[in-house]
Amino acid sequence: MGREGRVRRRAGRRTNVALLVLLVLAFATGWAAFGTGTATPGWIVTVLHGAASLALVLLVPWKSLIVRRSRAFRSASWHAAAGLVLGVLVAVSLLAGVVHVLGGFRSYAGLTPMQVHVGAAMLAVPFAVLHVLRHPQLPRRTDLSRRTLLRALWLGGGAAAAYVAVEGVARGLSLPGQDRRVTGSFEVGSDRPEAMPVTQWALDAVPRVDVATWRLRVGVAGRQVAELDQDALLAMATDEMRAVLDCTGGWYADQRWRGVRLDRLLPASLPPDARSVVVVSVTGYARRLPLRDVPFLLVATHVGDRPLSVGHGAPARLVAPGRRGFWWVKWLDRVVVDTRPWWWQPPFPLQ
Ligand SMILES: Nc1nc2c(c(=O)[nH]1)N[C@H]1C(S)=C(S)[C@@H](COP(=O)(O)O)O[C@H]1N2
Ligand SMILES: [Mo]
Repeated sequence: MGREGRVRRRAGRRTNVALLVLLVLAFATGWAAFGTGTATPGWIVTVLHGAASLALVLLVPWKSLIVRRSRAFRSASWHAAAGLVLGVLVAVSLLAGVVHVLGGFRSYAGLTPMQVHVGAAMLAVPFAVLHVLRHPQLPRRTDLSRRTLLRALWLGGGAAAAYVAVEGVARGLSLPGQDRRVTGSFEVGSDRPEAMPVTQWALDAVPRVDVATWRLRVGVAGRQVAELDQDALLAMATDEMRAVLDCTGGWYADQRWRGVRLDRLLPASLPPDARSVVVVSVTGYARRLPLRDVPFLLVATHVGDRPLSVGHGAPARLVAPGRRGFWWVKWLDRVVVDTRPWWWQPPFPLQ
């Protein structure tokens, strides 16, 4: 191979490595953005997510050079087809992300841009893994030159400019995008619970709960310490708090909630080694939270002075201020304090 070919190959590898780094960064910050609530400086994560994703677009001209020169592409092999599918999925995810950012929370033909954004990204994962296994691109020491650093800075600057441009379009055209929260979510139905979407994380569904036989069970370290029927719970439901339910599906609502603060349902003295509380739905959906959060958590029976609707979690749901919607377990069955650390669970629900 001549000198020219070597230089070209090195430039190609650098582009591929940069694409891989950006893809991983975009994917990781996407999930991290799902994890951030109100309390954390969530905007860093979402801005990084947007910028890394836009940087991918900036590399398209270089990547298309590599693709056109590739032997697999010219001979139209199956792994070239898989690579093409990967490219299309990433493009669809990116485009849907931008549509969400600019157009707000709404559906097009039954799907929201956020659903397409996340769905396409998840579908892309196996193709990305296949592609990287097929074309491993290990960075080399010689890649760490001043020139690479300069190019990385240019790319970072370009990504920042692209991010600002998208924001500018939203503002300049007064698109819904200018009013999104740091999490990327749009306001829907604040102080109008009836207008708030009913939504489940992934596979769960609104159950049928018989309130006559329903009980909220409270457990500590494997022992049941209380059992309340609906009347008993309603008699205690005098605590109020305002809190924002911010769904990773791309909307949020600020509501006034009423119910019983979780610490009032627990015994005054807990075992010294107790560390977390797991909140379980009648459907089996569950989240575990640190014990120190208990004074800020509400077992809600009402929203905006009206009893919760079945869709929104009746007879009782968790209100977890500062946490994304997937923590707000609906249709409570039991709350159990035990010694496990709160992070002893999948980072996101599996149901
Ligand atoms: N049991 C149960 N609770 C759940 C969910 C679920 O799938 N099952 N989804 C969570 C998610 S992702 C959100 S955003 C909120 C939505 O609450 P809403 O339907 O009252 O708007 O409920 C949370 N509580
Ligand atoms: Mo959600």
